[in-house]
Amino acid sequence: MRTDIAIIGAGPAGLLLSHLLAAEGIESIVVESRAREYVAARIRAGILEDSSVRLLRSVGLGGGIDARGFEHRGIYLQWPWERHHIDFVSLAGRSVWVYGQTQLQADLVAAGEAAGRQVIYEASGTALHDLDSDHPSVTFTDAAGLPQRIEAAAVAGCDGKFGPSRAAMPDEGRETWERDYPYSWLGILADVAPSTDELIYAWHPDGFALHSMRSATVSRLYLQVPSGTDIADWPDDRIWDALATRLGHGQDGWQLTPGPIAEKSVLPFRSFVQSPMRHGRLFLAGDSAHTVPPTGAKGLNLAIADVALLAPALARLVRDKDSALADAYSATALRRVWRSEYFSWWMTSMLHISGDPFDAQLQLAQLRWVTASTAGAAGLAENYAGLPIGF
Ligand code: RFL
Ligand code: PHB
Repeated sequence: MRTDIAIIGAGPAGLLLSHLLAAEGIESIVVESRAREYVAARIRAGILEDSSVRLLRSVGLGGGIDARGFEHRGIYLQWPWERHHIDFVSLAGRSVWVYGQTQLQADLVAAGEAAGRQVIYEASGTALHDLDSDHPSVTFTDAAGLPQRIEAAAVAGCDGKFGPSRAAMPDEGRETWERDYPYSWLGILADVAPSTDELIYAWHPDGFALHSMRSATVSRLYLQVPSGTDIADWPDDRIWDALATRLGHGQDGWQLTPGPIAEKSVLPFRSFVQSPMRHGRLFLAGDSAHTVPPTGAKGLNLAIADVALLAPALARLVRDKDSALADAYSATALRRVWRSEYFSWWMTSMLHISGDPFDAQLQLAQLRWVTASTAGAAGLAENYAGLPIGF
């Protein structure tokens, strides 16, 4: 097969890149290791930044967000007996949207199918070749067991944290940074109306808790748990009891309504960055180049911001033989990546219990300042609602 851009990975980064390239008149083929149904069912992110929503709307992908998304003015930050609203709109002039990654993924698949764009699911043994040349290729075995090769002008590695693209960068000149955290999140999806109008981020001596949502009838909630937690140790009643305690059930009359749990899982925390995000004709975007702990709701938004930069860069490279944007891609993208790494680490450190009582007092001092000072609240608001793409 021949195309302009071979894209590895049909997550949000890969499918949105394919969409943005098509808008520039550039062809692509997407190769995905999983089955279409598996990719469609993955439950992940839930918050879109202002700049993500603007970008999606500008390329005809805003219909689902406008019909089924929920615009939020801000979030609640709380600790025992105190709950404070941080109003992003008045502090930073921007809102965020509750719109599940699952829904966005469905919108991207539908748009790709309607336009006849090619996505090859269930590919195995994906490998990248000749990245130092201007005719790189991607090989894989298709679902029928046949060997395949895609020749392209460039390869976009949108294959997440476990894909082959990250590792295809030569060791020489590559730098990585990482931070592991001693805790994870236990996340549930519950068929019950949210007990809050906007997200609640709760500091509690037992550990952090987050009340998020997907719709008027579906809630998404998380609990800080130690790394290595076995989900079998958390029957549904224990989860709801811990959520009620940490989220402050009964405080000032607030009630957490439990309901049937449709899905539950434990997700480990990690910060990771790889630089540069480009080698020759291979360009990394999204989780393949960087991951953040989910506390700042940045992972999906970073993937969107990366491909918003990458699509015009690849279009200029392929169509106009002009490499200026492609050459600038890694440095430009990494500025925002590190800003988001910082914010995600900061939110995580402020809200998760480390077990050290001195840390706990520092966290409470910081939470009081962030909620009482306009400068403190505005810093959180500006970062959470998201900086302009290209910042
Ligand atoms: P993805 O979504 O992981 O997609 C990568 C795709 O590549 C495929 N792949 C391969 N394809 C071909 N050949 C191979 N050898 C391959 N190996 C892998 C994979 O199957 C997959 O389909 O990466 P992408 O597109 O960069 O998107 C990143 C986001 O998915 C991720 O950052 C967010 O989900 C992170 N995240 C959140 N981000 C936010 O912005 N806001 C949030 O509220 C938020 N909450 C979350 C999250 C992530 C979570 N989990 C489970 C990781 C909540 C959770 C629970
Ligand atoms: C979610 O709804 O899944 C979600 C929301 C906010 C976060 C992380 C996850 O910070």
